[in-house]
Amino acid sequence: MSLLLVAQHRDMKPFRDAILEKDSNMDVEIWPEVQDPRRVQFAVAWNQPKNLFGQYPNLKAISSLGAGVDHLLADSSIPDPIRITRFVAPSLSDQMSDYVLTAVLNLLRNTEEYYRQQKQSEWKAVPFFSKNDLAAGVMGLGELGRDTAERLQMNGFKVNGWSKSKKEIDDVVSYSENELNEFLSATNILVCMLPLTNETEGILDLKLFKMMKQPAFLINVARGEHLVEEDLIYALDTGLITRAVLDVFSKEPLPDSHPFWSREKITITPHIASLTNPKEVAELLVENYKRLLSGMDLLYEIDREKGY
Ligand code: NDP
Ligand code: OXD
Repeated sequence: MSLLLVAQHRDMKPFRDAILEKDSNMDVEIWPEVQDPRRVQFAVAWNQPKNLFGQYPNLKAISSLGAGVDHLLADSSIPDPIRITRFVAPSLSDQMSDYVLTAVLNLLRNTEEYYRQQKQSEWKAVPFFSKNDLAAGVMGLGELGRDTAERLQMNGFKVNGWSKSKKEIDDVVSYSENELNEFLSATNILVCMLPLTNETEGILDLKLFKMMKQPAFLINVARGEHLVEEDLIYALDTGLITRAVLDVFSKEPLPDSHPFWSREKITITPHIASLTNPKEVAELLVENYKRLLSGMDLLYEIDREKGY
């Protein structure tokens, strides 16, 4: 019986080493070197080649290497009975909260403008916003969004949160699925932390930007497909959105020719807001592998109907 690690353009050896360090009896293979496809019962996947999983007749569960599972749900070679799990860990939430807090502070204090000025040897103070001027709004209050909302609130920001079901979070004003208008009209800095599903794809569009409180800023750390790219460009050019910070893109790496690269009002990072740590992943995978073999419930199994 083996556990298969599958990823394109990513070195999976540190993950195999961490799993073996945790349990040296595990049989761990790295795709594409698979001795006997019939022995694979559990797989871990990130950016897997399309339609790969039909090759493993005894596969029972697949874990995402990250928090998101959209790459697995979009893969038609994964039949329904296969269980899908995801990665949840305190360090993932902590890194994400730090990333968003940093981005929000940089927006408030015009950090990008001063980088630009320094390159031109220019000395010019520009007006800045204080924490009291702007409210942040987190879309998606799950494992990551909730921690981020709390981190912003603890740092003195006014924080709103939007999720399918209303949440109780101290000093965070929470809105439910059908209160999107109210949430947006109270939010200046919108942070997208939603899973990518049929309902959330393309949610960051012009209609939504128009509903936000002015001045409006966007931070997208969820998935590139949440954003309608041409609508963001229009919104930036017309001043509807003042600045955007993007960590995720519908095509990654972002192609050289992409118009976002040359936009001064967009800050780009290469999908690094929160990175999986091999040791923590190994801990969870070994536990779930043993649970699978014992016929137990798996940790962090997702609901395929809901899509997250
Ligand atoms: P969770 O599944 O824990 O939380 C999802 C949240 O979104 C829940 O609060 C859920 O509401 C809400 N939600 C889902 N659908 C809707 C909807 N239609 N309307 C309103 N709210 C909705 O996800 P995580 O917090 O773990 O992760 C979020 C995403 O972050 C991942 O899917 C991934 O895409 C991205 N990510 C990005 C990383 C990066 O480095 N850039 C790293 C890790 C993750 P409810 O609670 O009511 O169900
Ligand atoms: C994830 C990610 O889903 O890195 O973990 O985006």
